[in-house]
Amino acid sequence: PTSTVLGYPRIGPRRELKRALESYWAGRSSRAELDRVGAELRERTWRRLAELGLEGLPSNTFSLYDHVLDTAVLLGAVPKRYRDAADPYFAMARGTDELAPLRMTKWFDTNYHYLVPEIGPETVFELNAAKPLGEVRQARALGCETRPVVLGPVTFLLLAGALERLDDVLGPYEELLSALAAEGVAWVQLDEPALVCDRTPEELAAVRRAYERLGAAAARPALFVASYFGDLGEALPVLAGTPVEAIGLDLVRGGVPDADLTGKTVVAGVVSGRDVWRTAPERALAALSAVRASRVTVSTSCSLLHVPYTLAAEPDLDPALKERLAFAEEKVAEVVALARADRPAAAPVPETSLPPAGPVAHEERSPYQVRAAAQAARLGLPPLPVTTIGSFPQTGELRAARAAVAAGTLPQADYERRVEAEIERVIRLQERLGLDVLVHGEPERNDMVQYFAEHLDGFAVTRNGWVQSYGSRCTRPPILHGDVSRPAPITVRWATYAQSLTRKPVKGMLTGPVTITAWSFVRDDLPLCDVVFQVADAIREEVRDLESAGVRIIQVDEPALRELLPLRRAAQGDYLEWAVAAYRRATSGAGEGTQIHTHLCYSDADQILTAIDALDADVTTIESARSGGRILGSVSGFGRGLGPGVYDIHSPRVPSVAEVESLLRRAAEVLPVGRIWVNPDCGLKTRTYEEVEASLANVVTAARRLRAELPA
Ligand code: THG
Ligand code: ZN
Repeated sequence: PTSTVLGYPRIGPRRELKRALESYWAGRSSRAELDRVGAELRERTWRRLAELGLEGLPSNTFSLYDHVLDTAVLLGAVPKRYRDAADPYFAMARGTDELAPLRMTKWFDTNYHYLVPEIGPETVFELNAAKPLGEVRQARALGCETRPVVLGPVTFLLLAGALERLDDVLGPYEELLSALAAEGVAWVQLDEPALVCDRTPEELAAVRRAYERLGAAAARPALFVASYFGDLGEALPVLAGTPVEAIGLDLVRGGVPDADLTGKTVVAGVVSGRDVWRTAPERALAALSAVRASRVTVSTSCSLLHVPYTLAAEPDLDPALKERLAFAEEKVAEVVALARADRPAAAPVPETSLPPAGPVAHEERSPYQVRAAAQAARLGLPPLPVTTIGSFPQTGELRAARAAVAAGTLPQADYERRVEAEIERVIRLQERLGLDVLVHGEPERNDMVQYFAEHLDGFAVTRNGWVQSYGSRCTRPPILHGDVSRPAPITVRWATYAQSLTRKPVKGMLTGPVTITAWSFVRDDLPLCDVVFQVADAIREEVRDLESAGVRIIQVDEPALRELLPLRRAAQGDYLEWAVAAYRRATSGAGEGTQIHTHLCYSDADQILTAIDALDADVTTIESARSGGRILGSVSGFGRGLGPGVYDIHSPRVPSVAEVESLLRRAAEVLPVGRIWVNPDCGLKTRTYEEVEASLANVVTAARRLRAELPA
């Protein structure tokens, strides 16, 4: 068989695109310079893929910011208000002084964020094929024939919540096919990941209509419809009944379908694009030979966007672990080897593990009312207590100091003194502003998951394993490869240092077990829930130690609770049950006088509010202001303390006292005043001290005004 991949990382092996973007945005370089970096990254990718022996090279998988935004631009779906901006593309992506950006949300169950296209009845679709055509021509000039990759019409419209516009959008898609055919393009890949979620009969009918019509186009390349992140289920016979020439199946997450696909090419995704493990050749070869189709192409289960570039950039990884790993380049080599039916060398057997932990029971904490009374007596907080989510601005000095420690040019002790100085500054600032529950500001953490991974056994961290999260922002997901345990307390020294500086309560800050797991690459030899329970037990020990050290409030964040929710409804109940149990396992060791907080964001919290309530945290802070307080419509049944965010931290704007007051009044209409907390939407890490100080001052003023006025 031949070989291909569905997509490739684009941020650059050394984050070249990040640097170029941030320099352009800061006005330090031109658009031409940015485009030159983009062109160079594409060229390097095609050359490398060809060198590795890959036959089917994709194009148009590069993006300056986001491929969903690129699709909106391709189809002319640029809302009017952005058209006069100096750079409409980045105005949609990031906003301007006058305009808010498009809404951003998670791409299926990944940690990648896309921009939600805004499509209304007034949207006029109009093809603008410059980008895919430009990439085809650029590759051709290098001697490479490529297969342009474009988000398919059904997924594009479903993401925008506008499937009713299908007939209108198919015109530009037909024109695109004809333009590509005129360019001599043999194949085009249309991505339809939305087809692996539950779809209604009407939606399946839309799939049929779309691909009947595109299939009937007079002049067109061969059509390859790619699905990924799961099984096509009922969408497979629908697609198979249309004239599309090839169908892509995720054979890592989904099984080989029974369907006879004679007449079609199956692009068989047998090398995972979602993890960093080497492919087991027996399993892959068995899947390849079980497919019943006229032709089979070996491929990845999804785009390689979600994994780092190469293991070659990881000299510090333990060689025994490294032998079990494959990043993007190594995965391409696996695809090529499988297609040549060379048997790739078997991956070494993973380290043996302890007996699986299983969904461990947790003890029940006292009833909420009992805890609330004990905590009120112990903490002595005013009504409408003001707090923050945890992180304060990360200064360039601290980031540089961390890099210097890693490079061996700054002694650890000097670094720790700088962290302490920063903690002291943050505590003094909060006291001066009059906050009620303080935080230490997390200056010692690079990332809320990476930091814990660095201090737990069973994890490895990478030096250059960057994965795009959104735009120029990346994370380095840790590799959870063994049994997880906590060799020593992690956060206790910073929390107790902060508490030693003030009489006000300081919150201890931890990341929850689901989020640590969701934002890592996780071993696949144990059920996910067993792994999460191991992490829960490590966090549980940290909770106990913080409590013993005198910390009276402990926050355990779960911003990724929604992200791991299975794409198919049938599996969601089971997931929520063990995810909630893991959280309770992590937190239920705390005594009734210890107040447990949690924080959730980046998600449509209203979809899982029942599960959030079931976490049984004493106080939950959630993103609210960003969506104009919409969440307040669904929280009236919430049984414990709740802090709906009073301002959006994503923008540099300082909220006025009146605006905060008005959100608090709305909260007081749906929740008892005694259970309302006052806090921003999320952490303050990406803001400046100037913005933070002005914003929090207004928040405190608003809370004080309402305290004087509302009956407690
Ligand atoms: N950590 C991890 N995943 C996340 C978040 C996180 N996913 C969801 C959300 N938060 C994504 N948001 C961001 C925000 C900022 C950055 C990354 C993801 C960021 N990254 C630095 C950069 O790109 O320059 C690098 C940070 C580092 O040194 O590790 O600013 O908070 N895991
Ligand atoms: Zn948050």
